[in-house]
Amino acid sequence: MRNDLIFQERINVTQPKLPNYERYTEVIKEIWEEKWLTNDGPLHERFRGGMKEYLNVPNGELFTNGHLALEIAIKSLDLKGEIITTPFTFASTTHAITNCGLTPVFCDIDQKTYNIDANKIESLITPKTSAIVAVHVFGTPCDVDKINQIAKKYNLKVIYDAAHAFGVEIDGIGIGNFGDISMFSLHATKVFHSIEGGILTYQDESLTPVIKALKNFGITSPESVDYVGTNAKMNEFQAAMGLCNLETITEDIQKRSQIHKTYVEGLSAFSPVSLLPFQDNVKANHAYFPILLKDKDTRDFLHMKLQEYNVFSRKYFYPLCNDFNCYGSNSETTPVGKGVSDTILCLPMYSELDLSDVKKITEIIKVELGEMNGK
Ligand code: T4K
Repeated sequence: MRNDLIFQERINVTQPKLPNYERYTEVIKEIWEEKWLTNDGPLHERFRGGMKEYLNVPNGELFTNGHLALEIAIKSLDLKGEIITTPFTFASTTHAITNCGLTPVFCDIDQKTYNIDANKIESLITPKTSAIVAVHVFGTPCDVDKINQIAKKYNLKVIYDAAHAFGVEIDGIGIGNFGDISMFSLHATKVFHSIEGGILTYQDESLTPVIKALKNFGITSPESVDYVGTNAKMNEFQAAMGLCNLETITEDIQKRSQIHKTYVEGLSAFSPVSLLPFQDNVKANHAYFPILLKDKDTRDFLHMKLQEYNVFSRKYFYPLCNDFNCYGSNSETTPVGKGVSDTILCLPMYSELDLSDVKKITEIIKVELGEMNGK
């Protein structure tokens, strides 16, 4: 333990980016003038336009949070039966499938990307399979080409949980353009946020009236309700936050990229830690900074040790979803996922994290893992 490396103030895994206070109050002043608080108000519509432009997608709808957006994506495609999905994700992905009355079928993940292993999907397809719900974990893109090929061959729908992938591009194409529908989370802990919030992006314009109705109780006109919908509308205060954060997003991602670089410089040559490889054709958003340790005990040791220095890393994503009690605690079928989940740790990553603090965190890791190995 090195006392000189202890942080005076708590460093969390993330910290929401707040816009300039005066700028936010200037934008929300319009709410008082318009007397319009929710249900597709003027700020909502402005934000929706800005989102579509930034994500470079033809269609986009806003929601009160990412989870309900995901449930609505599933409902809008009228899926049935079994859905092939990844266990290495936040509870939301699997719960969305289950809450829609469908059965999640867990496919193992790829050791290099932590995403669903596209080479293992076909063996899980049955006559009951209707879709693949894949996650771009930590903002790293899935193997979208291979998933697309499989979906075409077996006539399956593809939904991407892009909760972590705001602003990511593959070969210059916005990641929200792949699959049938993509969902981005705009939660406070994300690269870009609207306090709480979510977006669905999709290519097929004919989905628009269904998606719009599903988020507003299934109402299609003043005297008709065509779907069993819910209430998932984004309000004007959320939209105002999103509009303000949109003004600084490029700069915020740039700062994250510096933090990423500083972590890589500090840790890439340190053998007890493995880093997530970078993909050359991808414009990254640096949403998270995950590291892998050699085993579960080392991961748990480092997680606890960092807290003694006032650094609060997180075990995203442990346990695996197929190890949740509600899904039968059964992760033997996904050994790669189990290995990653047991050894992963996400280090602090947010745009306002000082580079000097990042260097300090890397120093703590080296000191503590060095001491653990008797060095
Ligand atoms: N799919 C995936 C793959 C997801 O990761 C998520 C959400 C979803 C779907 C669903 O999207 P949403 O419905 O949430 O839009 C957090 C977030 O709440 C959750 O949005 C996110 N994924 C997940 C990965 O992380 P927790 O349980 O870790 O949150 P919490 O409260 O422990 O906060 C994390 C850290 O952030 C803490 O260190 C404290 C700090 N924090 C948090 C908040 C809310 C702040 O400093 N200020 C804040 O206001 O789930």
